[in-house]
Amino acid sequence: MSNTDFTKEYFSMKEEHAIEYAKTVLKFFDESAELNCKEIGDGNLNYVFKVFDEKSGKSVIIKQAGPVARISDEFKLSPDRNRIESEILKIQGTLAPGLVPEVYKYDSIMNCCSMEDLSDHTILRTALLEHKEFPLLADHITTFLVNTLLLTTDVVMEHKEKKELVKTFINPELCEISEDLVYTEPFYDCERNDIFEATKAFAKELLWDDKKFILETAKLKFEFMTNAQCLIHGDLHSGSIFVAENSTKVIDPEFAFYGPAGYDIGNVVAHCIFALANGNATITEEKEKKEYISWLEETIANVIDMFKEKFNKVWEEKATERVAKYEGFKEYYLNGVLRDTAAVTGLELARRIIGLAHVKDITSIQDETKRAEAEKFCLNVAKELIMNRENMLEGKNYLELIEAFKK
Ligand code: SR1
Ligand code: MG
Repeated sequence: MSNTDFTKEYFSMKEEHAIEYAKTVLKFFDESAELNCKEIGDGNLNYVFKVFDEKSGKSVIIKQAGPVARISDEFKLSPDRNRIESEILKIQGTLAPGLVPEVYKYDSIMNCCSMEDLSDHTILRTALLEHKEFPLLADHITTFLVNTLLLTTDVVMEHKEKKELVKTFINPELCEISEDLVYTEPFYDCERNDIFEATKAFAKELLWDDKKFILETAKLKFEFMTNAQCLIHGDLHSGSIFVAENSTKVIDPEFAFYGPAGYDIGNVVAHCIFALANGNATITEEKEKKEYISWLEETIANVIDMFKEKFNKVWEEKATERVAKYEGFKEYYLNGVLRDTAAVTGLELARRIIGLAHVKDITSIQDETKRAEAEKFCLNVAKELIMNRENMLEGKNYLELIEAFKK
């Protein structure tokens, strides 16, 4: 091993370093442990090591942030994202107990954090690609959303305390990634876009050539950059959610900052729609397809409707701001969150089809005609959601849209 001093300066860890780190810095295992390590990261930015003891079955995760993104050196990123991730996980663990992994240690020299291993769970996207159902998902994720979002707004928090959190979670480089990849590049013929040949002409006609539509994306970009509403996860797609039969855990909040609540809710909905597009394109057995799509539709509608129900309840119990209690304000505020949710669902659907970062739900569709159909479906739904965002106030509105474009 070339370098094992973890106390002086940062270096990029290999599996053997992670073992050494777990032993000597975390002191996580017994002396007699027989340690092994696997790098299991499949995200775009970081390296994730699972260190485990073959004998006792005990294990720990060490996640390290490098100075550039794993996906491409083009993205130079502050490793401060690792601090942000560990700090927000602790806050979210308090606000939404049981719905995030436990963080053991943040190390500002090695830019890594160590946390609970969730190997008894599966990444939601992986499970959805196998067309598995999770009846408790909507309930769990809406509890997470309402608690982490509403409880960090000015409606509930003392305003100076909230502003301290705004400072703590200032995240310029990761926000820039979203500003570029979600709000800008997908809406013109940008070089960095990665678009399926069969979809390009359709995207041009449907989106790029429509000036009214393009103007809406500009308004939404400024909403994202300027609305410091609450402490959002910032990247809540189905690769950031772990599931087991009776458990849901949200991971990877390194894109966190004070932004619009709808950004998180919209991400959850968009990735359920990707799963639906996948199921529709790839399940051949009719009964199985119907059942799976019904569960996804129910989940999409429930995410919106359960969010509203829990939001109203928590607002009544926890709002402290005097003017927030004026008649009609809660409805005004919630409608704004739902409007942003619809818009972000649309933006996310569009950017994962047109932009640089794709989703397996779509790219794994082998039949090219079916893939093109799935992509067009996502883009059609995306445009409607963005243009008609003021009217997307209930779960059933999403189902009507899905129905209108589903083949
Ligand atoms: C350069 S990072 C590309 C994407 O991966 C992350 O998970 C975010 O979604 C980001 O937009
Ligand atoms: Mg991530």
